[in-house]
Amino acid sequence: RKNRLKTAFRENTPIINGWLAIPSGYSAEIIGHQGYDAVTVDLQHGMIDFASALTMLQALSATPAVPLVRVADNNPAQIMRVLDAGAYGAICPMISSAEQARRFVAACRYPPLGVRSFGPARGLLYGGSDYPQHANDEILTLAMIETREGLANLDAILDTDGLDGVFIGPNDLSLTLTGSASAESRHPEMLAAVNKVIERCHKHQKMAGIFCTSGAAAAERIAQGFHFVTPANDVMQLGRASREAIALARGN
Ligand code: 3PY
Ligand code: MG
Repeated sequence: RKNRLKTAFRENTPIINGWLAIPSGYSAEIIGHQGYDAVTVDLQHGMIDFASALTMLQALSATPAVPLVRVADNNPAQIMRVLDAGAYGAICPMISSAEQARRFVAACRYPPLGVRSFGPARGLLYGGSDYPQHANDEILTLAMIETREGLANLDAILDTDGLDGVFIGPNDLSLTLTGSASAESRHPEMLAAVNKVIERCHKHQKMAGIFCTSGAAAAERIAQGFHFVTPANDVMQLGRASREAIALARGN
């Protein structure tokens, strides 16, 4: 199976990515049917263990959304395991150097390009029987830029063979740059950092992604030049929808 996210990027069509922190196959299935291009299972900050991630990837593969995983860290064993479980792409947090990016991509690629061990399990069920021949081309790899070092080493990170692009973690990036975590920070240093990422990604012809707190914020990021946006996660959306419903019910 072709990875439609790669096609969308080549055609310059923005990718809207859902984000799951709730450990439930049922809520993954609901989110997957809402019209997202991709949905990411968050193993770093989501309340999700491997058994839940497996059921969530199974649920997502019954929807039109491409299943992705944000891994907890740059650990080849976990990266290989979620790919075996049918993730069609991996997002790796805290990539600060070209060497870390190379190690991340190597875990996602079978030899001779990388060091991924063979045992594609659900990869075959989601990707098809020719998965072993095409996985190296189809698996999406996004390195998170969310440290001062990662920002400084951005060009070298973007030069990594096989890396499809970067994804800004705005909370961590603003925390390290400005001293406070904010996904929509207007601090000048943060604005400059975000502009740098967009500019360098366009120069290197790599995907620029970012986490956002709402659909409106995501639309602004697309207008700014981002290709891949996440308009908040399931928890934020559930909370917001509840607050809005309660306020309407109370007549305020
Ligand atoms: C961040 O904002 O730091 C993230 O990792 C987004 O989830
Ligand atoms: Mg982060």
